[in-house]
Amino acid sequence: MCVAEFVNVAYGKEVVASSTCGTPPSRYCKSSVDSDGKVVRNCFTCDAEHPKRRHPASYLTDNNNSNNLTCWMSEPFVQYPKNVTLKLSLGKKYELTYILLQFCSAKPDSMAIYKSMDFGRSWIPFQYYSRNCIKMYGKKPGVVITKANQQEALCSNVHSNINTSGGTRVAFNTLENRPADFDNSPVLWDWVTATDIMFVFDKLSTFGDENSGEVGARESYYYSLSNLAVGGRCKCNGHASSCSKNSDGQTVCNCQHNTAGDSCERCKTFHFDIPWSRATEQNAKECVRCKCNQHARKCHFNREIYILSGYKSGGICVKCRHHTDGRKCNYCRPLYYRDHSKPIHHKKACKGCQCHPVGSVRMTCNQTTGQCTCKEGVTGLSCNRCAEGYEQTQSTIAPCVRVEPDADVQKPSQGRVSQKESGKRKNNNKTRRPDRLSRRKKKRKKKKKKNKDRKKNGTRKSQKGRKKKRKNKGNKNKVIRGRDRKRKTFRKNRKTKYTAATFRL
Ligand SMILES: [Ca+2]
Repeated sequence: MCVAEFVNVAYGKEVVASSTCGTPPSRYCKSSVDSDGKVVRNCFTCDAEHPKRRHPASYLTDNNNSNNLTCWMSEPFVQYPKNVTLKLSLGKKYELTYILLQFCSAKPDSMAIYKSMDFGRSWIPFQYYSRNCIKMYGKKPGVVITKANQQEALCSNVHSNINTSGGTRVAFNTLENRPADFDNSPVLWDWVTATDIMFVFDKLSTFGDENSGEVGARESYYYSLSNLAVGGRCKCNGHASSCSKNSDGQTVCNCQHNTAGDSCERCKTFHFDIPWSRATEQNAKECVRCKCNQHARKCHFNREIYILSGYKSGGICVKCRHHTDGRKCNYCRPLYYRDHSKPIHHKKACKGCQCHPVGSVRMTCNQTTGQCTCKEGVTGLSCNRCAEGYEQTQSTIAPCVRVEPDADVQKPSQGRVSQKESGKRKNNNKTRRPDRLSRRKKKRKKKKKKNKDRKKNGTRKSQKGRKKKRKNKGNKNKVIRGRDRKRKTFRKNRKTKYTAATFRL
């Protein structure tokens, strides 16, 4: 677990005040009660243009020197129901331990501290202070915090009486009266988190003479603070020990443990094998790289798979390359099989199936062995030859047939045909029936005779007619090519392979 340095987050930061004296120059008085019980007033001028008489909001977060206190001051007598606000933007999420207000004036009768976790879009009450908590804020003082209301703002009534000598400091400890194991309490992590703080001074504390009409009575009442300190750490969820400004001038965590984001609030790209988690004292809770065997550059987390894996791995690889597939790119895609001579992370770990288009039932092979599914009587890793006891035919449906017991008897006639057919039909004729062959022979003879007769009688088809027929044939081929190029390639391959006698006994 990394912990960022503890700092006064407010120091040097700009505070926006809804009211500041001196524009135009105004009078303010300091009242005190003398030994006779009389109110004594010393009055001064607040002038924003005068270097020694100005009281800007920047004095709230400057260097706090007790020998030379610099005080911000509101306009005099902005009394309830009007209020004065101070807004402090921290620029990023911080985890706050305390907020300290040092007053130059008397402490207010009623004030509230709010925090924002979304850069001022919404505000959550952090703490109230009032002489009358119920009337001002509808809050009962002294509420006990339990696990059920850990994020409830409390109202304190002990600091807010002008007549009590409670000093001029208001200190709010964010975890005070909130007993819980902070390391394991997401509710409290949220409770102390803030991007912005707002102070609302709702009611001035007075001696009750504001309506007396006395000179300087109302000028004696205003809000004034010499220092505003916010103690906390840059929120990095235990994944960074420091924060620094990025190129845009924003304060961000210098994330470790494979985390990313301004507050290390997520895992960095490609590290989604386990869910992001805040680091604890005992465990850094590092984000883990997805296991994609070097075949993918992206992955995402899936909670169901993570649970099914026994809370070990939930990363799913996206777009596996090199013909790999699966949530870890750890097996081969259909039409490919694992080449065990290469490690799984090798670019060529998956090899294409080489199933013979004639001998195989389908083009996919066993993804582990590369064995294709062969048709009956066909064998070989790629189903490219007939098994023992089978002979090759010209049929693409049943390329190998079992040798008939009486096949030898018919051998002489087959042999003759085989010689005539030579080359192309090599080895294929043994299974052809003689009567079928003689029928072909007869057919051929008949055609020859017909042509001869045509020649004799001058009834040959006209040149034009023949041309037309050829043209049609051409178009037909074109259509086939256009419609299904793959199919044609397949046929071509089949023919080539078949005639090249790669598929043979
Ligand atoms: Ca100051």
